[in-house]
Amino acid sequence: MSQDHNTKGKIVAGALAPHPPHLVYAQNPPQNEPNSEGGWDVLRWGYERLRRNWSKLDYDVIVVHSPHWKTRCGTHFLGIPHFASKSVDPIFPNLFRYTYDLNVDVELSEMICAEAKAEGLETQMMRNPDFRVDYGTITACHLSHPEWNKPIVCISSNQAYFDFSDEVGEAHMLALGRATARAIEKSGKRAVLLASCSLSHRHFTKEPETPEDMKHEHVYHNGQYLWDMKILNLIKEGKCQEVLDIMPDFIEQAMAETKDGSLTWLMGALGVPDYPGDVHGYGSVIGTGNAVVEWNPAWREGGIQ
Ligand code: 2X7
Ligand code: FE2
Repeated sequence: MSQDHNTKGKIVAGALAPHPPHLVYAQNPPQNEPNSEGGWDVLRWGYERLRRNWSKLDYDVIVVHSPHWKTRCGTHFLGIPHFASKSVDPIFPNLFRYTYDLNVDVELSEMICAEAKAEGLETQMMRNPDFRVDYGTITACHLSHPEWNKPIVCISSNQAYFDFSDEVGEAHMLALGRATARAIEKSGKRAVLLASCSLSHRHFTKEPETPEDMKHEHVYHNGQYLWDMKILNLIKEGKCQEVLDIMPDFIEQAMAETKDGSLTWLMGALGVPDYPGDVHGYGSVIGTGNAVVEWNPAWREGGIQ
């Protein structure tokens, strides 16, 4: 570990890391019970590129924000050093029954929690040892770093977008992003960040008999696809402030999963990138739009490397 409380910590990279359980199912890792014949390859190649890049980075911890850990009151953080259990996807138990065993960086979790409180957010540490970690966290972490040899920090999605408005939700997530960046800096640790979410999110309601039969997989609606391309092209041009400006429209018109705040949190933590993000792959899963995108603050100077 390169952590040193006397040196400033830093975010070494961040990624939009979609979590359809299909992508893990298609990979056939030993942790997952069901077996598949593959499928969704282009998206999985996107993750392969991300893993290749991140294997060259030196980092201590993975910080992930997940839409599938929904907390009614405020933002919660895993607050116990070790969790091991089986995660079964509530909608796709046929695809995802995954045995996990993971470590949490409780020290950094508590620091982010404290900084978020200082931003005026409602926060809580989650100390229930029997808590089952959500599949959005497990899937994004598995696909980005299947070795599971780094501790994680796991952040829940609060319900501000749903209880108040998309604009209030966005303000909360930018504050949470700032808090995350400050805490990482103070910790002396080097972190990578995962925004575990899809883009457009309308999906089919019937599953084919063979889920990985790719003749059934396609975008749900061209309007959804066009929205995803609008967002991804802005990201490629380094215009994340413009992405944030249109985020409420994107959420409403594409039913985007960004309504749970993961992507805005990531952009907030990265200081709203004004340099290009690298889109490693795009593909649909049961019709939803998904992209693997990487940002590395070092690219601010020399561009994507
Ligand atoms: O959670 C998801 C998702 N966001 C998109 C597609 C398929 C399944 O699960
Ligand atoms: Fe999801």
